[in-house]
Amino acid sequence: MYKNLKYEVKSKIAYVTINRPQALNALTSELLDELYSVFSEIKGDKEVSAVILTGEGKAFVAGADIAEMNELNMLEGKEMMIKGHNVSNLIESIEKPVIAAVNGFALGGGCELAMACDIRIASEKAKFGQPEVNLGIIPGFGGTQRLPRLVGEGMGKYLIMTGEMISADEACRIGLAEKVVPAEELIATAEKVAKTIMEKAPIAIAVAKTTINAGINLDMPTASRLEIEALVTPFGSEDRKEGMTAFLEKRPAVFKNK
Ligand code: CO8
Repeated sequence: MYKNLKYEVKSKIAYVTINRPQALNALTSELLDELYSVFSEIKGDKEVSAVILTGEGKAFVAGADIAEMNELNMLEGKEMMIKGHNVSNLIESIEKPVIAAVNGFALGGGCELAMACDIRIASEKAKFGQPEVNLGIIPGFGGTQRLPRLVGEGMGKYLIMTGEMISADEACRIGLAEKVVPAEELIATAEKVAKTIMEKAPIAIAVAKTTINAGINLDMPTASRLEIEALVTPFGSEDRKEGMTAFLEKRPAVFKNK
């Protein structure tokens, strides 16, 4: 059982809710450890096909815990940074869709956590930002790297250097969120997206995710090669036969392992 998380699995969707609303779900070392545990559990759980990550109360996550960070020396700070990176890298390594349902503030480490997810659905109430420069630091859970990759170098630098907090609509406009919906429709929309993905061939989804994640850091010729090699596996699968045969027979495909 987790102290700072709510966790349940319903209809093959894992719901992870960060539950420290008294501190706007700020990430302590303990909370990062719990996130690492829950995502490790999800990674190996065949009964889970998709994940929805959200926050309890008015925040998704308002950053790393400033009170805890304030007490850390340089090496302890580095340990905490590594924990944040480990959680993000673990989320990216899970061969299933991980959807951030951003219900409120996603600041600093919270914005970084959302960026490690595959898709971000934002409530109209959500706010995004990397305010670390206000504290005399820079993003430390992957923000200097993932933000420019998502929104482009200029906008990444703008957000990190100004520390500006932006609305959900603006986040969507720049590619930091994929959809904005009324607060009361947030989880239902995330579920709809999860279910749409779960209808596809699981092997195609897993290979799409890992190929995109690996290729984004490569030069184009190497990335092209990567895609060819990656596609060989789903191309050789029974689900490929089923998908193409179903199309030709004008019927819905029934994929395996769902
Ligand atoms: N850490 C600790 N406590 C927090 C945090 C936080 N990040 N954010 C909010 N809280 C606490 C507040 O202190 C307050 O506690 P209390 O009730 O005991 O006073 C409670 O949550 C409610 O917050 P507010 O009263 O401030 O709520 P408001 O609605 O007035 O304001 C804000 C909401 C605008 C979100 C405001 O709380 C705020 O600015 N929070 C800080 C945001 C921030 O700067 N985040 C970035 C943190 S740095 C970071 O994430 C770096 C990651 C990697 C570095 C790793 C290095 C080790």
